[in-house]
Amino acid sequence: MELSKSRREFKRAKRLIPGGVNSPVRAFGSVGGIPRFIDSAKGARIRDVDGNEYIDYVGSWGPMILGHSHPKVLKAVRKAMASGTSFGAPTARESDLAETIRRALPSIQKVRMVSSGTEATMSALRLARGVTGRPRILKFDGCYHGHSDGLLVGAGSGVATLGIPGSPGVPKAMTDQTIIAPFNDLVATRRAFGRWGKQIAAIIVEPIAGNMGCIPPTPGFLEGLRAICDEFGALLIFDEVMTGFRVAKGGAQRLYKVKPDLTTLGKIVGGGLPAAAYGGRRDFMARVAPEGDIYQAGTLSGNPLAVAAGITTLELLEAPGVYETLAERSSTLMSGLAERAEARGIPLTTRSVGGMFGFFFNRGPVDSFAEAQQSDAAAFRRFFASMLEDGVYLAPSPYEAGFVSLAHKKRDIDLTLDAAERALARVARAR
Ligand code: HOZ
Repeated sequence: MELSKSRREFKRAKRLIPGGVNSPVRAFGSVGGIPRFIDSAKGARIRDVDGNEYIDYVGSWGPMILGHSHPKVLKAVRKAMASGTSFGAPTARESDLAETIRRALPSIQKVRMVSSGTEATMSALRLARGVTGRPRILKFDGCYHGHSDGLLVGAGSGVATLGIPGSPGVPKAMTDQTIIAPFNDLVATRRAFGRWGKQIAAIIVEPIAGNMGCIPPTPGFLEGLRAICDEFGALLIFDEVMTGFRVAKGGAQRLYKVKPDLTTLGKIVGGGLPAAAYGGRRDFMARVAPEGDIYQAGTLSGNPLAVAAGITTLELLEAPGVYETLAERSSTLMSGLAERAEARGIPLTTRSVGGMFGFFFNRGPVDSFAEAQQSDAAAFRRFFASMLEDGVYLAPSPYEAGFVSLAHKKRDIDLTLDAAERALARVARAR
């Protein structure tokens, strides 16, 4: 595979940008090889600067649920752009987007737009602390909620990929306020509340973990969190930056029928442009400035291009059968992979919910970060490298979920499974 241009660009980028990338996992650090520098993308495919084409299961880490360069999204962005790219003043379209979000997620009565998932989660936590007057938060090991200070503890995604416990530069005083419990472990969560209950402002959770691979909640877990929060007067925050509009129109909260107090959204709500949001109960959201006293602001919040892309994407997701199609494609992909691994005696655990999926090179069950870490890292590296060579672009880390889009057709899944057959043969040979 010709990679000279990506290689050259990576070398140049490393001189200019830390690690040559603007977000750590993109550097291919844990899988080795040269990160592909992308030139363009359309539908289910991305093309690198050397002209290699890949079936893409990263989808810009989640937003591209319609596929890349969807003509209607591009048209909406172009139209918005013709009227100006940013005003720093309210627009009618922001209320249109807020209404669309509210219709899909009834737990959100009021919503505030921000520019990234990190901003959404840190703002939701500030709100939870402001509302309850309590300092501590509880998060789950391997869940990732962006890179704000108090959340870089026991974090998934790039932090797990790099195998670091947290980050220098984060004051201990901040992380001391963060309590960690194992994902899917109600006993440990209750124990933490037994000790610090009246100091805990909120539980924040990815209702389906997507930053330690893809790990759905075990039956009763989310309901249990709701009950604990109610008992101790803490807020329940669902971080649906990844799962919102991805696993169902109403997100994981609709799927599992558990109502959080606050929800964070990102990725799909921006339709591939930088936008995110946090929202929830009217009385809580009324505390956000200028209606209330809890401060949060942003120059590009509600940016007209991002809002146009977001509204168009959410409108297109209202078509009947969309989520059934996504679920069918990711489950066909994962069951095909599981069958092929089994035929070769390779231990593999696969998961999929709606349009997201994940796989682990171990027998399972995989319900926690500790179990995800049992996945055979060398097998993943070999599998990843072979798939990439064969034109399939997976997330370059075992600790990230994969995403299918509506542009992935049966033929793409078939081609992917053919490539997986060859990749698994390589994994088997190396064992
Ligand atoms: N933390 C992001 C995925 N969970 C990675 C974002 C990126 O590298 O673009």
